[in-house]
Amino acid sequence: MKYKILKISIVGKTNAGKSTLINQIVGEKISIQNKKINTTQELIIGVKNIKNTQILFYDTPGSNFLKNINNQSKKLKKNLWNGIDESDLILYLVDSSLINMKFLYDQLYKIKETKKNIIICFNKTDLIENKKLLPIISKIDEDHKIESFFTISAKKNIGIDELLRKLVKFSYFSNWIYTDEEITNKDDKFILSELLRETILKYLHKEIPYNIKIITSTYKTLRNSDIKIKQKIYINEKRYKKIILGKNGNMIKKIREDSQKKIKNIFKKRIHLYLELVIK
Ligand SMILES: Nc1nc2c(ncn2[C@@H]2O[C@H](COP(=O)(O)OP(=O)(O)OP(=O)(O)O)[C@@H](O)[C@H]2O)c(=O)[nH]1
Ligand SMILES: [Mg+2]
Repeated sequence: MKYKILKISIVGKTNAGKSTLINQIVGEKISIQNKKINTTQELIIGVKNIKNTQILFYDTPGSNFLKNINNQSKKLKKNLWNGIDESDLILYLVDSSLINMKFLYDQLYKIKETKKNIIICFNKTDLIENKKLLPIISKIDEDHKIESFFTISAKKNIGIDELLRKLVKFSYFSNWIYTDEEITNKDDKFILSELLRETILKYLHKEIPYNIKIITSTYKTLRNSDIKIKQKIYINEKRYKKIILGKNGNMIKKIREDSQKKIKNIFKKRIHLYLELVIK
């Protein structure tokens, strides 16, 4: 059997649902998702094999093209463009419930400079009436050279099979990059650190999750097949300590319990999670 591959970057405004879509396609949670902005910071690759074709999906940080350049947004921007550069095709994801044509057109002009094929995917169609999108689609089709349009719901798994059937058609002959068991470029320790960051994002004001670094220092399967995990939360300011610990340690307790439950659901094993707060 001849092997084929295809590399696709999933690009779109922060919160469009890029990570949700990748998780849905890969069938496992490899990229964290959240209501708050700029959840994804690193370039995460999700791998989906369909018969002889391997598709690599690049989950990129939200493409607001980051007007305020601070250190963090520089990193996000670099990871975004690396993803776009490496890909054969751009899948541009739009939150259908929040369409801003001016913003969308600015983004399309920018990514069209890459001369790559663009597919536009309207996500979150569970929140709107599909027919509202029709005039928008024909307008974009008139003004831009777009390969094709799809309407999907990443969360509710609607329209994704159809999308995949189309994507496979762009694949080309090449050896696979990942083995047929690998689903991401990130290891378990990275995913565990990200899961904790997701939980912290859920409970705490957005300033904090962006100012912490999480290292999973221990990840060990015990003899009874339980998993022991130790994670260090590095903070750069003392005042964050009080906020993360919460009154009588209630916040960190909630974070630990929630994260432990999440890990258990993913790894299907009993988890012993230990968290340590470190001020750098
Ligand atoms: N109703 C609905 N919500 C969705 C859908 N897809 C994603 N969401 C929600 O939208 C929010 C953002 O999803 P993410 O996957 O984190 O978005 P993202 O594009 O990766 O965001 P960044 O990483 O910040 O760029 C989450 O709360 C998701 O649950 C969908 O199809 N329908
Ligand atoms: Mg994301």
